[in-house]
Amino acid sequence: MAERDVLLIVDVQNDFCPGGRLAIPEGDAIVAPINRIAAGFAHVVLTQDWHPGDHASFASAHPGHRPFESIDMPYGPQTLWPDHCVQGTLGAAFHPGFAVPHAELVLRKGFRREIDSYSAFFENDHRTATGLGGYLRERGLDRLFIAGLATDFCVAWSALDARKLGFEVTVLISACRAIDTAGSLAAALADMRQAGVALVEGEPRQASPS
Ligand code: VGL
Ligand code: ZN
Repeated sequence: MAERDVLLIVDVQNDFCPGGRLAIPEGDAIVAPINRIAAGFAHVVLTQDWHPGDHASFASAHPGHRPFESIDMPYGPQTLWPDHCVQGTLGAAFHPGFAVPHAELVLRKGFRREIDSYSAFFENDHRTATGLGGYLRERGLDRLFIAGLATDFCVAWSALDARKLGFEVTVLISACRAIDTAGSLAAALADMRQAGVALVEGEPRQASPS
């Protein structure tokens, strides 16, 4: 992989895997492929969904509402989720089989109680920056490859924001799994194609880290 390439691995956390609080079907099936893919990249960034226990994206914070319903928040519509990835819990920890020791940055997101953050670049108001755009730009990493969970939320929103910021973006679609609620997967795939995100099956050609 070239010096300008970076692999962004999104939310490979226990709560998104079978047995977790917001379990994604086959969420754990991507762990081994991602470990393999990451070995071919010199530069790897991880994200970690990291919510306070009373986070506003949790249905439990909205009496009378249930998980997977959508409500209107000041910044727009927000899907409500089961409590998940609470800061410091085992559910928020990376999957135990996830092994990418050379990752250079772990970016936590979703830590503000009042606002969710699917994207690794901007919170769900599309304005509050996480700092990742500046980090990548300052390091000259402008070719982004993305894998992880979930295809239709944190992966797609990260890919779309990265395109808006001018990065070249490839989503390694076989190394992602989707939640797929209310047509979210089909919509996310269409939006990514429309935005010029390359959706690639299989694993990128292996190269020794530069
Ligand atoms: C995610 C829903 C809520 C994700 C995170 O990682 O895609 N989805 N929090
Ligand atoms: Zn979350």
